[in-house]
Amino acid sequence: MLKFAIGLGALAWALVPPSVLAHAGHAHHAAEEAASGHHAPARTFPPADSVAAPAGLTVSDCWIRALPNRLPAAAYFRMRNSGDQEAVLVGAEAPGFRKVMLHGHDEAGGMARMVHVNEVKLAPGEAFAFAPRGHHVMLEQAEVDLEVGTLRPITLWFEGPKALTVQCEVKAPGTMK
Ligand SMILES: [Cu+2]
Repeated sequence: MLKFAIGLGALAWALVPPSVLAHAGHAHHAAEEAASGHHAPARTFPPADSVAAPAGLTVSDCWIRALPNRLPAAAYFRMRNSGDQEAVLVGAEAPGFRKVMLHGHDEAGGMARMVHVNEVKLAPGEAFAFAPRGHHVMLEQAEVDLEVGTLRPITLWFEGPKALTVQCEVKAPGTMK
């Protein structure tokens, strides 16, 4: 059984007119923010190595679809909760990117758009995949060039706070899985 929750932030974003959020690859973010005046407050986390990982939570197959010219890139992975407590993913960090957010994907009304996701809840025994045309970690405001074939770390933050850092393979722009 798959279960996840989208916080109120997603609803707020979903109500923004489609013209503002229309999905044009991932290159629309700057214009979108300029148009809406929306600036997500930067979430601050303690040093990742100062907190424990969620017990029983595993993340696998992490990869990043690189785009040229430091355009916003998306990261995908699978996570499974083999522990006995709910795990709640609340954010992510990635060195080299000043803005990192959890995004969902909505195709209501036949138009694909991205929606901000406040959290993803994973009950004991559940698994959830971040995948193309679905949830992704949005990597924005790059300070580095993504090189295909290299590994880059992403730290996933959970309620607690707890954190898990995974290595993600950078793949070419056309990669779909
Ligand atoms: Cu996105």
